[in-house]
Amino acid sequence: MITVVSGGVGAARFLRALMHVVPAADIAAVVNTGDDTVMHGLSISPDIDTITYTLGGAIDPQRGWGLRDETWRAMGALERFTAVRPTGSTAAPTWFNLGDQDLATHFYRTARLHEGATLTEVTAEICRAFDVEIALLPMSDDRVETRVTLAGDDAREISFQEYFVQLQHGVPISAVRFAGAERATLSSAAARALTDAETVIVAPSNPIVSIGPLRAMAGIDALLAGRRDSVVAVSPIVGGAALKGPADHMLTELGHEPSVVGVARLYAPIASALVIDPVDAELAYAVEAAGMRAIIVPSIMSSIEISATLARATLAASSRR
Ligand code: FO1
Repeated sequence: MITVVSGGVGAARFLRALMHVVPAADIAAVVNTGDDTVMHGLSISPDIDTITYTLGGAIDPQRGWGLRDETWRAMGALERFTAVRPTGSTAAPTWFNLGDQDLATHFYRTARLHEGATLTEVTAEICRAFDVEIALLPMSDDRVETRVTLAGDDAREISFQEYFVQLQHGVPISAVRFAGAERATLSSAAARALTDAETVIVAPSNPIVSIGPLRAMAGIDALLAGRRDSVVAVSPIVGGAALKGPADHMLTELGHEPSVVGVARLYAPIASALVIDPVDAELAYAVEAAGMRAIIVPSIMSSIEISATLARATLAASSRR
């Protein structure tokens, strides 16, 4: 089995490529739940949704999140309440966009959680409904919540989705923490996937807010460090910029180098090799000085051929194979 430690969009694309190289039945993804949120009383798991929709062939390719051919009538209808909402009420927020079809996923997840199902169980059911063939495993059935502290005069702590969607990750931050991580444990399926896999791949996801929540749980770094030779990471930073999202400026704001070298310093304790794009080839020596083998392969997944080559090279970089 190959286990991919996953965030959202980058991980989803990497998993889709890996499925061209390895049978789906041999792939597991341990997915970040730090982005999870509750909106209108609905339980939303953005990274799980993004991977489900991508592998189910239902993702909106432009946005990279949500369903294609989506309509937004429910969101439009919420606007009616903006004028009557009392001051201080957060009812009917319209800054977080839930498409009409997407809502059905959140209705189902929320109802099943209320019936007592675990997030792991509900995710497996939703995956079956979307014909997703790999094992998609929430990192934990316990709540771990990514919280972001803004930098400067407005130094409040907000939820990840307030930072990412409402503020469009356009404001500087001074800290990130993972509330609940100290008490949370891996789901048993995720623990098996990380322990038993022949190779663990850290997907090209944001090292701080996508991979950070998993690493914040007790024992995870030790588990990965214990099998470091068979853990390979793919850099989400290419030429000093994030493939998608705010990873580059988050790294800078939190005191890390926004480069493959900064990524290598973060991952060296848990992974033995880092896949970097040829554009960063001149930094390979610095990646190795940070303690990781540098594997140079085109990493911008602009075609299925390039993506499959990336997946194949990443697998080959694990010394257990
Ligand atoms: N991302 C946005 O940029 N804007 C949205 O309004 C938005 C809504 C949304 C609804 C459901 C869902 O599963 C994901 C959604 N996302 C949205 C994506 C998501 O919040 C982020 O991409 C991730 O949390 C970052 O990995």
